[in-house]
Amino acid sequence: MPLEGSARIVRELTSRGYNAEREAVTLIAAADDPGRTLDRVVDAAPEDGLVVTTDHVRSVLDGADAGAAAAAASPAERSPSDAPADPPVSTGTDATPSPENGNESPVETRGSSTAGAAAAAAAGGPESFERSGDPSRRSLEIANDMTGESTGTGEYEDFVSVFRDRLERLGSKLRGRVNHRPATSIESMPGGSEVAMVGLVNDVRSTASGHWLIELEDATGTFPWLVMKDREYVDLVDELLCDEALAMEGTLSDDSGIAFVDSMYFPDVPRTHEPSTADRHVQAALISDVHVGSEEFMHDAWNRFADWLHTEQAQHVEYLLIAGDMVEGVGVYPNQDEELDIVDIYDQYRAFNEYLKQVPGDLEIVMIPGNHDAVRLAEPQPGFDEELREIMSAHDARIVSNPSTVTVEGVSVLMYHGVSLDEVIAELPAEKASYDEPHEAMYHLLKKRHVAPQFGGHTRLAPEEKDYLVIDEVPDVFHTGHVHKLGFGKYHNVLAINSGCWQAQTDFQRSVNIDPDAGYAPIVDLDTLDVTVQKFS
Ligand code: D5M
Ligand code: FE
Ligand code: ZN
Repeated sequence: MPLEGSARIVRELTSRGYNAEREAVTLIAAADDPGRTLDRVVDAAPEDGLVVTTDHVRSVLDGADAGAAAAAASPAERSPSDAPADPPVSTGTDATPSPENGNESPVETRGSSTAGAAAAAAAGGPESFERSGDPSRRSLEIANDMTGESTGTGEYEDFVSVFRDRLERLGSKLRGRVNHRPATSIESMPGGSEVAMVGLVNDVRSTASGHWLIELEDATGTFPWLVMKDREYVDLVDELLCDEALAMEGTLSDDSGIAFVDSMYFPDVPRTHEPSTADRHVQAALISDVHVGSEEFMHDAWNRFADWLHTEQAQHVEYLLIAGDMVEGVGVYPNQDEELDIVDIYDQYRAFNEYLKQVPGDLEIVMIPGNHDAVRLAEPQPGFDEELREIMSAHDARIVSNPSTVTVEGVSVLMYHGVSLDEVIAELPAEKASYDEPHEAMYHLLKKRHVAPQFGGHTRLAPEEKDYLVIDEVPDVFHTGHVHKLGFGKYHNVLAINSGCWQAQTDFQRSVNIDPDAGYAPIVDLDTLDVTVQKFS
């Protein structure tokens, strides 16, 4: 029976008439064979007992095969059930820094769980308590996951089809608003006509007299639109990115060679958007950029976070969404190897999995990859391959593509790692998008209804038949990471959250003055979309 999922373990125990302590579930989920362990735990449970405790599970695990497994496994591969009973105080990365051999870098295993219980007690709660939530009320659906759907071969035709799809789908949000014509038929209309067009931005340049020329492209060709420097729309020109979809309305010049812009429309989120909310008090922790394997990975902060999740204060946190950069990766940036704590990419994921095990077993986890992860760099990025899924199997996490939309108890969360934010911040004026207010940069992606409009700069695009990067449905929450800054706010009622990181400042970041927000976990109330931030650094 594939029983590695904690939710499944909880359900299975419930169906056999048992409740379980959260740590007990974590321990079962982390066992080599969770199905068999669960059977043995139930067999060994006292007849009159209703709650499977951590002690029950430990006594089962300490029995038969634990010794052999512990002897065989390297520290990084060791599961909490194999760990010695006394909590390791140091996470080992401090104690034994060993860049040559990632396996030498033990990670904290059961110690933190024990510490978690202690933290629970310190927080005034019982040593172990039951999550108030009823697992049967949970729901989690994924949409727009392109894992396994990639059709692109990188040929020219693929680029044509992905842009055609973008224009088609974003254009449909604009066509109802203007009386549009194809580019080629605008040219043949009489001078002075009122005209409109829907297209992708092909080029933006200033003219010698300080006006702006915007070339729009549709399936028939391109047409130039002029924004005069004294028009109110001139302020919007500095927000434009190449390849985004726009509608223009204006007046044709006498020779019909150019149109003067009167109005400009973005696909945008309707101001009337009403987000959905959960119908009970339940929370999701939104994080990203863990960067396990980097010398700067903040294991102490992570341990505190994992401990906190075991406390009563976190009892409503039933979902954990991770928006990419699980590990530091190798060869991502020049000279990155000088700051690696674990040099082997698979060892990095093994270590990440150990850190994941510290999180309570009954949380539902969703993960997408980022630019440091071992999947293709070009977006959309498919979810991790089988080998990596196997390594990261501790929690039966849902592993999906970057981007993907996950709907949690009715609340849709668009998860995107966020590489295009670098582009938005570089191209837009500082007052519209900056590293200090990353959520404001996110607003522009919502306005453009595309997570990575501009192709060719920081953001690499893998041409597919369909443009998976279009924001077709308005999400209730937009969750990104990548820029390592924490920021959140609402844009037309959509909650935008950029979730910080778990990596202290790197040499590169120091050189360019990026001061990361490391060790924070924004927690979203799914019933109200309110945000609270927990600090662990
Ligand atoms: O990137 C974290 C942030 O730092 C993101 O804004 C890019 C930037 N960054 C980090 N390292 C580099 C290098 N070497 N070159 C350019 N930009 C960089 P992340 O990819 O999540 O580590
Ligand atoms: Fe990152
Ligand atoms: Zn990143």
